[in-house]
Order: sequence, then C-alpha cells, then structure tokens
Amino acid sequence: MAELTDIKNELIRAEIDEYVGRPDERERLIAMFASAGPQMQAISAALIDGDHATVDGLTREALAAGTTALEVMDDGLIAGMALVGIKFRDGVIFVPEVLACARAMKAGMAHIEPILSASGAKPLGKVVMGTVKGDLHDIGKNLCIMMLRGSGFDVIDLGVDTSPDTFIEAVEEHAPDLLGMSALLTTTMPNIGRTIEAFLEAGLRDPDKIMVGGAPVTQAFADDMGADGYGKDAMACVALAKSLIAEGTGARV
Ligand code: B1M
Repeated sequence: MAELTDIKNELIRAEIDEYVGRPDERERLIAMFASAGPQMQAISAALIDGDHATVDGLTREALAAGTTALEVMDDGLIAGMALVGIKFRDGVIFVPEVLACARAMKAGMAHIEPILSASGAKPLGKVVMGTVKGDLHDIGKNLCIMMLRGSGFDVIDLGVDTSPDTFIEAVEEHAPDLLGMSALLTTTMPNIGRTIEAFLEAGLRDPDKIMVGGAPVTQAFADDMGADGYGKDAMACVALAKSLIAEGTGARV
C-alpha cells in the first residue's frame, strides 16, 4: 500500500495530511498521487493552488516533453480536482477558490483539447450534449466532448443549464444519433428524468439513444430515469457512445 511519503510533491503531501480525514479517501488519494510522476504532481499542485498560469505552463511543458494528453488529463488535472472537491465539500474552501481551480483546470484543458479532439476519421455519429437545467458544472462534460470528438464523433455542445426545451430544439435541428446529459448536483440529477419525460411527451424518444453521466449519477439512477446508458468517466462515455451506435437501428434520437 502506498504511503503519504511516497508522494514527492510537498504541497500535495501537506494538503492530504491536513484536509483528507476519511481513511478510504486518504488511501485512494495517496495511491493516485503516489503513482503519478513528479511533473503530473506539480500540475495537480498548481491546480489545487488555483494557479492557472503555472498549470498552463506545466501542461505545455509536459506535452512538449512527450507526456500523453490522457496522462496529463487523468494524473495531473483530474487528480488535482479530486482533492479540490474534498476541500470544497468539507468547507475548507469556498466557491471563489473553486472557481480559481476550475480556471486553472481550463487552462490545462485548453492544451489537451486540440490533441484529444483531433480525429480526421469519418464521423462515427452525431451527439448533442449538455449539462442539465439548473447545473453550471461543465468541466466533466467538456472532457467527455473532447474525448468523443477525438474518437470521431461530431458533437454539438449545448453548454450548461440546458432546459428540456433546449435539448428538444437541438435534437429537432441537428437530428443526432445520440443525446448526452451531464449532471453534477444531487438537486439537478432529477432533471435528467424530466428531460427524458419531455422527449417522450414530444414523441421524439428513440429507446436506444440517451446516455448520461456526472459524479453523483450511477447506473441504477440512469436505469431509474429511463436512460439507455451510463458512463462513469470520459473513457466510459466514448465506449458507451460507440456501443449505442453499434446497437442502434439507424433511427434518430
Ligand atoms: Co460544485 N459542487 N457547486 N462547483 N463542484 C460539486 C459537484 C460538489 C460535489 C462539491 C462537494 O460538495 N464536494 C457539490 C455537490 C453536492 C451535491 O450535489 N450533493 C457542489 C456544490 C454544492 C456546488 C454549489 C451548490 C455550491 C454553492 O454555490 N454553494 C454550486 C452550484 C452551482 C450550479 O451548478 N447551479 C457549485 C458551483 C461550482 C463552481 C461554479 C464553483 C465550480 C464549477 C466550475 C465549472 O464546472 N465550470 C464547481 C466545481 C469545480 C465543483 C467540483 C469541485 C469539481 C467538479 C469537476 O469539475 N470535477 C465538485 C466536486 C467533485 O465532483 N469532486 C463540485 C472534475 C470532472 C473531470 O469530473 O464533472 O465528475 P466530473 O466529470 C467526469 C465524470 O463524472 C464523467 O466524465 C467526466 C470526466 O471523467 N461524466 C460523464 C460527466 N458527465 C458525463 C456525461 C456522460 C458520461 C460521463 O454521458 C453523457
């Protein structure tokens, strides 16, 4: 089992020691950071510190030195955000600090986006995607979109706080093969179900075409809401999109 001392970055070590009290979370974070290289730990530390300029510079350097975009995303950016989430939940930091961390995350994502989104391949399918109504979280959705684009999907991004009507209008306009919904709050998760109901009422629902995700969403919740698939992360989102397309009948959402 990894130990706190296996983490080379001083700031991350100190933050875990001071702010992560739950044994399961402590163990998970220590294992995650201990297995990341020093450069990835430095990116996480800058993100935790809300230092967007340093995240920007370190991400550029890591990519130029040959680190893959996926490694920077998982071991640098997403890992850092995991610690931010715990501090936010426990009242150690508040919205302004989290916004600074989100800005730092976006500074890193700006460099990995063109790499993950580059595909050249013939589109595998068209996806309309948005964060549900009332929810302003877009980092995870944007990562999924980058990965989908990089895997050859054409994605129409509806942004955040997307009402059922906006989803419906987008489906009518773009006739996508798949619809994706992201939700990060327990209070907005039910809007996944409300949106699916609105599709049913509008007579637009194809039973094989709606995928959902976001930190609080589970397979069981997705099933309850009547979605066709759930992805736990951006890789799973791409795998799900491919399998829904492969299973599909060619009908639109
Ligand atoms: Co918010 N926030 N936040 N926040 N925020 C959470 C979600 C929270 C868990 C923090 C906490 O308490 N630990 C908590 C929710 C608690 C709950 O619902 N029970 C919370 C809260 C309470 C709030 C506010 C209510 C705080 C307040 O105002 N008092 C407020 C709500 C605003 C609103 O939406 N109406 C709020 C605001 C904000 C900021 C604006 C400050 C900022 C968002 C900035 C932005 O997105 N542009 C923010 C942030 C950054 C977070 C945390 C810290 C990080 C979220 C994130 O970006 N994660 C978050 C804590 C956490 O999740 N650990 C938290 C990184 C991202 C890569 O992961 O989004 O899970 P994630 O995406 C993953 C997977 O989930 C999956 O793939 C992604 C990539 O691997 N996935 C899909 C996502 N969508 C998918 C779709 C798919 C498939 C997979 O198919 C379609």
